[in-house]
Amino acid sequence: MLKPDLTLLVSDLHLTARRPETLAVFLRFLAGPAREAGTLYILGDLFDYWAGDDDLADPFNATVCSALAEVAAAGTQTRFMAGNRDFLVGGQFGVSSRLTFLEDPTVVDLAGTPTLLMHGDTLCTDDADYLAFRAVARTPQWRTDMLAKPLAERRALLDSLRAQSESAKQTKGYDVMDANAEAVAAAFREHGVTRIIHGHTHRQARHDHLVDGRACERWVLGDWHTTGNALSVDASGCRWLTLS
Ligand SMILES: [Mn+2]
Repeated sequence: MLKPDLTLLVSDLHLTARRPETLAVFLRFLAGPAREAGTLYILGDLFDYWAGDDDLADPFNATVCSALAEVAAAGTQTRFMAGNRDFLVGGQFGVSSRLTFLEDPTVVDLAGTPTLLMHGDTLCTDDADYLAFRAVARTPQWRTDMLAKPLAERRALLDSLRAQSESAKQTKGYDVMDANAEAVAAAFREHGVTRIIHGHTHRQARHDHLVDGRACERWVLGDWHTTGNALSVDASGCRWLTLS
């Protein structure tokens, strides 16, 4: 039974054919709880990486997209914000999965509360190496050059970037990869909100912040492995769902 005022948010599923158990959790989520929500937001890193929309024929990708399209067909509004792993998505992906794309960041009204939605990587301002890469990789030229390469080459390149980022995580230090307190305060200020929901750091938590005397809350979505997690928001507030 669809509840129009119920919103579910997820991020950082990092779906890949190498982890069929995570896909299974996601497919159960899409067949069940997701269909009760008026709106489902996916805040980035749905895929471990996305090599380009010509990879839609891949059976794994096709399974994900058609399961998403079925949720939209059943009446749930489905929205997608790209993360740092899947920012090469394009219009064909949107059409085949029936997802509406959102800019990062976007303010939406969730049960009466203006809420800033972000992937979260732009809050990690202590990670200078990553932000330097992001600045280059989000230019139209980088995208054009990347998508001009053969699919197999893109897959190999993105897989090696993924491996580099995994190994850099081992040496970067815990705090460097977390959201920076000043960047968080600036986001609350700039957008005039008292609630932010984001992912990216994989550190599922609710944080309370005091910004210029205003009580603010920040909900960080967790990543998915053998179980998943979603934030459920309605007029009564926010609560975590564990998905198995
Ligand atoms: Mn991310």
